[in-house]
Amino acid sequence: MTEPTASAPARALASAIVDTLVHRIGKDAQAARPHDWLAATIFTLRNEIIERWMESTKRAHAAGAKRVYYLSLEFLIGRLLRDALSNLRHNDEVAEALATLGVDLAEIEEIEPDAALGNGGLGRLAACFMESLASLDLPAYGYGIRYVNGMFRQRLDDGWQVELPENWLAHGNPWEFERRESAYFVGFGGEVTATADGRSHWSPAEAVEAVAYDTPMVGWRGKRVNTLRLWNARAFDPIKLDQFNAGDFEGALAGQTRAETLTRVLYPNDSTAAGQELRLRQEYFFSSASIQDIVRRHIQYFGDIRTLPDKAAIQLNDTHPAVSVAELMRLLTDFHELSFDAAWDVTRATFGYTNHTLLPEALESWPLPLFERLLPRHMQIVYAINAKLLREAAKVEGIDGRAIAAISLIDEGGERRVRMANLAFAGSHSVNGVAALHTELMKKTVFADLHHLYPDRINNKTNGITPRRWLQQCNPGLTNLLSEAIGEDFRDDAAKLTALAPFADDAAFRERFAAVKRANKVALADYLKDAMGLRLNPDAIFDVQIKRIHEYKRQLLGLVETVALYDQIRSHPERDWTPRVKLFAGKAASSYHNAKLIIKLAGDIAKRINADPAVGDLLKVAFVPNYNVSLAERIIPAADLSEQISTAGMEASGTGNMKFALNGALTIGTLDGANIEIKDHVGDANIFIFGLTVDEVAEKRGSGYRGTDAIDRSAELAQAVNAIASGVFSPDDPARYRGLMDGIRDHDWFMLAADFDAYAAAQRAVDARWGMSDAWGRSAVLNVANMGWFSSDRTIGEYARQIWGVM
Ligand code: GPU
Repeated sequence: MTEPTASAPARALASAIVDTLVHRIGKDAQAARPHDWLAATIFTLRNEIIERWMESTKRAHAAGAKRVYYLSLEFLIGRLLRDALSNLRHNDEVAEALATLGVDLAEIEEIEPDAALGNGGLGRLAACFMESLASLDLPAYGYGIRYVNGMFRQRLDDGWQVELPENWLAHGNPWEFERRESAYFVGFGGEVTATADGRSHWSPAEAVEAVAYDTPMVGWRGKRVNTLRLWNARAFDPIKLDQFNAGDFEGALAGQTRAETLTRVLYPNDSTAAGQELRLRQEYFFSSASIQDIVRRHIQYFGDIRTLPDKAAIQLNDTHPAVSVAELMRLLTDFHELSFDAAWDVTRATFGYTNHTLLPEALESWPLPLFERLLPRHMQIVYAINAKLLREAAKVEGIDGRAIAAISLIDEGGERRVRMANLAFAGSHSVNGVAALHTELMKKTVFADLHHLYPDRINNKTNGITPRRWLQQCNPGLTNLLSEAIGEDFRDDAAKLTALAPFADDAAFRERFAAVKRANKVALADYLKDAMGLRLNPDAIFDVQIKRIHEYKRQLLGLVETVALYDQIRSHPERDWTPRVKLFAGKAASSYHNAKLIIKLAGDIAKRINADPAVGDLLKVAFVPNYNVSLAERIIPAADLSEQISTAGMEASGTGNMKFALNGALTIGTLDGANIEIKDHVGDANIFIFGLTVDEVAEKRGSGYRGTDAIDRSAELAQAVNAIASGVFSPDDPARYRGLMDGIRDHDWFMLAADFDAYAAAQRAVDARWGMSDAWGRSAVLNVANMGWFSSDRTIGEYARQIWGVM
């Protein structure tokens, strides 16, 4: 079967894969199905990964190195095969080996399920960070939950979002290693008593076992392989035999079911607090297991718990793991006999906290009675921390009663609640935002009083993305062109992309650059034709808004402008319109009514416009279902225009914005989040900025602004809003969008109407620039050349030096 033309290494690899297939999967080459080949390929590749993994672990141990622990309730890692192959530089060899077996590598890569253990930006950031930590050769562990059902699969039924469970483990998971020996007791409820020697003893009413599942995280060139450790909940006593024998079969298994429920499903909420008891249980479950594991490792390697901050840096990815602060305090005081003050010093020196949003609905707080019932010992510790914190605060000049109330870990306004952001802030030596503007706003708004108390604590770490996945892997065409132009250095250091800048003025290079983009657009068009029967003109501007559906992200602004453009094209067919394809994709939280309505509206608008012969190829609209990491990897390399149009002050950073610009799309965006820093890097001439600033938004909100003020002044906007409101796009239910449009007319909290004219004008500037293809190409090349700074290697380097002390 093996072709004689194959190289010797490819032939050896092919026989190793077949050997794995037979001995590990139990099938021969004739019987093997695509999933078997996928598993056999991963298992074979894994051998090398395991060796590098062990070597990495031993090296860190021998050096007595300080380790980084990234605690996150979300890791949106996506597929891993291409990532591992590409980082180990084994792509060609494995493709060749599989070809000799009649197997197409690209085809089996496609059937690997997305590991979607996250909602959106926060979870994907954690995944990029894990890859950069390994690539920078920093010993690090990610800690999270092994959800059996990750992010739901989105189906559109008549345009409405329907959520289906995503069973990513259905075919098993060849990447994970169950570590039965790394299991911890995690308790809930019960009571706390004082012991004879004056310590506290917590007797939980309930307990589950946390079992570790490890996944290797392969760094660039395989330099280091780190561990992503995800916890699975298990009952101690999986079946109560006495109950079972007495005939109560369900009761006999109830404990196991209850335990499994803990790690069953990811809460599909993005930037909103879930608020349910199960969520707090998930947070404590994974925090407790992770902190126990970290403390155990420290004692085993270094002996003395007081040196923990010298050997461990724990980063809290938002407040979801914030209860870890109280958990470490509990272990230090109740089990390691540290005084409260000594424990507090160790805790603060160990933790760092990253804040990812200022949206009030995302700030987690738990009703005090719930917190106390579930975690009685932690409640005591929170009170003790609070007493210490408020004592310290009272000594500082300028802190009055109002400020004390804002600093307190307990929100006393109305129903008493535990504020997780305040706990995370107080328990950390570093608190960072994720883009420059966001960090400044943290100081002025949510954390103003805590910042006054601890003025050195808040710092900025502008987000980044891994250029391995988001350039090299997703866009091989562009990557090859770059290496022909500027050599290979950029693969190891994205900052070296600046060498591309002179090529912006090279017409021949721009032509090749444009040809790569066009090929990517053709590939996407082919895919969307197969996937959803769409026919797209690859010479149109591919204008893309893909991200979670949120009112503050303003997909609705994109849709209203689409309707306005549609009307303009119909009214002025004689004008020289620029052909556009408007692509939307994203999931809505299942309980977010308006977000789901916006999805339906996108479909309704698409249906009408795409069928209208009056616009033909000039305008096509599509809502692509089931947005996920893999779909992003297809769409981003094919985009010409990146929509980053959130209301100023509301998007903490954005990271999709970085992925698009790195792949040569121009951004149309507001002065929000990392857009501002992207503008500073790519240059004002190479980005389309529009809209109100943060201060202008605040000013308008404070001055009784209503959407109708702006609508009355803009004929184009009025026409579009009225058309949508009156049912032009929903003849089957003319009232469907009345409420949505009334929201714009009445309060317009998100400043859609206020920003509309500026946005429409920016879009016409986009058309004009597109018409000057040299100018467009120049800008596109300069975007790629100047986006290296947004590598997550740069971000992680800053965390490592300035927060963790590991570089
Ligand atoms: N973000 Br809080 C999420 O994706 N989910 C969340 O629950 C919270 C924040 C996002 C921010 O919205 C986005 O602006 C940022 O780029 C990203 O986190 C990573 O920092």
